[in-house]
Amino acid sequence: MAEETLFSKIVRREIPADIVYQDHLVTAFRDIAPKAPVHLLIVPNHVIPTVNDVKASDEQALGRMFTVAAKLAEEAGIAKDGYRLIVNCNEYGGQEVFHVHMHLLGGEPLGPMLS
Ligand code: IU
Repeated sequence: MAEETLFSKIVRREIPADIVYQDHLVTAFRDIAPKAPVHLLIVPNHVIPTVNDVKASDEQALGRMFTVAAKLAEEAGIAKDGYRLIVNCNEYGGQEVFHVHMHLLGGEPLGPMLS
């Protein structure tokens, strides 16, 4: 079995988090230290440590992360103005939790990412 992570404990509701969406593939919850008015994390329910570890068998869950991101952005009222999706990988990418996760950030102008 894949290594246990903080996020897999959130998925199993063993530690508290503000879960906004969950199905059999993915879970979404509010980031504990939001960097924008809307800051959600969307994770596969099973542990994939980094993007480097992604396998073809993960594609269903990874694809679902995008459809859930679009749904949650619409529900949060930020779809039309726009938002940013980020997936960090390893040290240089700034990854801190080694369970693949997509940041959904919005609710204010975020500006150009690389400036
Ligand atoms: P990163 O891409 O691995 O750097 O992002 C990890 C995120 O997980 C970061 O934005 C944290 O604020 C967030 N987070 C959380 O929401 N709940 C937690 O208990 C912990 C981290 I630890």
